[in-house]
Amino acid sequence: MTTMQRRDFVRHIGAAGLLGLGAAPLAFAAASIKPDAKSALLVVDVQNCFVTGGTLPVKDGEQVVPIINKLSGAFENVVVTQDWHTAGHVSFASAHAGKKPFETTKLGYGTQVLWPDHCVQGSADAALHKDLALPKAQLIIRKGYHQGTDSYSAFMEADGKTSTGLAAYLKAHGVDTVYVCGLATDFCVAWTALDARKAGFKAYVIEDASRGIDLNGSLKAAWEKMAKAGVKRIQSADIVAA
Ligand code: VGL
Ligand code: ZN
Repeated sequence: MTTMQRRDFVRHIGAAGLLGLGAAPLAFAAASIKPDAKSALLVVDVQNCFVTGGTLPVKDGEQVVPIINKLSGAFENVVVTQDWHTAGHVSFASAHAGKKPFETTKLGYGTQVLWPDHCVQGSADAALHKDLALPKAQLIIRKGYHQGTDSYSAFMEADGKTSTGLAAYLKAHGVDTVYVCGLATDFCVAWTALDARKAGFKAYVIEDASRGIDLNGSLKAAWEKMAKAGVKRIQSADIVAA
């Protein structure tokens, strides 16, 4: 190789690559995280409502589908969630006179963002995306089905005290680490990862396998909150070769 090429090569792989640290040459070891039997992939709300054409579309939401399908091959445990609201749910702006979607209101448990009607139980809008291919999925957690309480988190409803049972399920199966992905990064994914930490799990969020809504800076705020809580931010290529 020429001097220029060599200089470029060194710049890209750094000293660790040159020294050949570890079993595989680091410069080429793209997939560095190996989920084990104590790990679970949590696939959050990859539903028609949250992709293009849905009632609460997340920009480019459908792009996570092939990434998640590929990721799932690296996991023994896969759990899926579905946002699953009653008609007239308290989180819908339409249930509050004079309120419009994306405004907020105060409820008994705190400030609630008001959303367009979305993910109504049994509707096509609430179905999982048709291209989601997760034959290993062992559990589907539905959430947000109590009329007066929202549930972004797969672990705990928004009142902060009604459990979905997910933490107990995972613990009963020996799971101690969760890898969270799906829709939306700054709402259901973030709240799930934060509650996972509260419940004592190690938690990762797979950034490129998730997409955010970003309402008034919510995406940046969510990443900051997650970092403080010890949630690790990773990419799918850290787990499966790109
Ligand atoms: C979600 C807003 C309302 C989500 C669910 O899945 O992130 N966001 N309901
Ligand atoms: Zn919802």
